[in-house]
Amino acid sequence: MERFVNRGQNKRSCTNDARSPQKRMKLESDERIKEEEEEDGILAEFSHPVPWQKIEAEGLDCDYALLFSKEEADHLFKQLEEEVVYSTGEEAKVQVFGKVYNIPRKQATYGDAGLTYTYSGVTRLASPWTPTLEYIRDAVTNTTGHTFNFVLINRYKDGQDHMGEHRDDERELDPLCPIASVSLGAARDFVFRHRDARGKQTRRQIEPVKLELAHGSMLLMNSPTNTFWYHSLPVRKKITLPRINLTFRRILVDRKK
Ligand SMILES: O=C(O)CCC(=O)C(=O)O
Repeated sequence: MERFVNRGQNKRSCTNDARSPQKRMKLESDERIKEEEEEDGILAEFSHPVPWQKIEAEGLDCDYALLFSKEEADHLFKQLEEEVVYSTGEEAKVQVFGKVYNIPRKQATYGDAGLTYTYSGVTRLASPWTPTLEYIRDAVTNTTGHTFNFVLINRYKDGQDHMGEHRDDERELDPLCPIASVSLGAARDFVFRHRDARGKQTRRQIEPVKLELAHGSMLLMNSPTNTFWYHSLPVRKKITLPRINLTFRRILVDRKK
């Protein structure tokens, strides 16, 4: 049986306990926290106390929460539809094993000035943050205590649009910073598959981990998840509504030099 986790299940692990990102951060050295407090007042601004659900398997460590209410998520979706400019032409293609493909969804990249991110054989330049992206980024930071300098946006027009199995394991990503994935719009299944359990001749029997990413939700993929597990957003033909996904990342500027 595959593991399936959704918001309504596993309520016992849905607590604001010491394993939540906020608390985990507080458990770190007092000195570091004091410094951070002085630097930017992030702790003072922990304005989004959300109940977290822990999702764990061998080498997989994720936290899932509803970050925005339905009304707020509806509003943010609408704003993003007006603000985000998606790539077209050559920029809307990726390279996999040397072959060039049109991506089965729309993509855009935003972030700090001059930042680039290279994945699937293409390098993308960050466009300047829009007001709505800044608002969502800051909500994620206030909730998790992590800062982000880049966001990859994927827009799925309906359930035909999808994303194939991959890992977000590029060297230029800060391994100490989780990838924070915010979902707005149609709820979609999201599947993790262990690297030793892929393909026809699997080396081990490890069940996939399936989640449903709800409107207004946030999934934190903590290290070492992206080392051991691939993830994908499969086709779901019955889904007729669009979805926008934002993955906030921290790119290591030093690695680029
Ligand atoms: O749309 C999603 O939830 C998947 C996004 C994703 O896998 C990625 O940005 O790497």
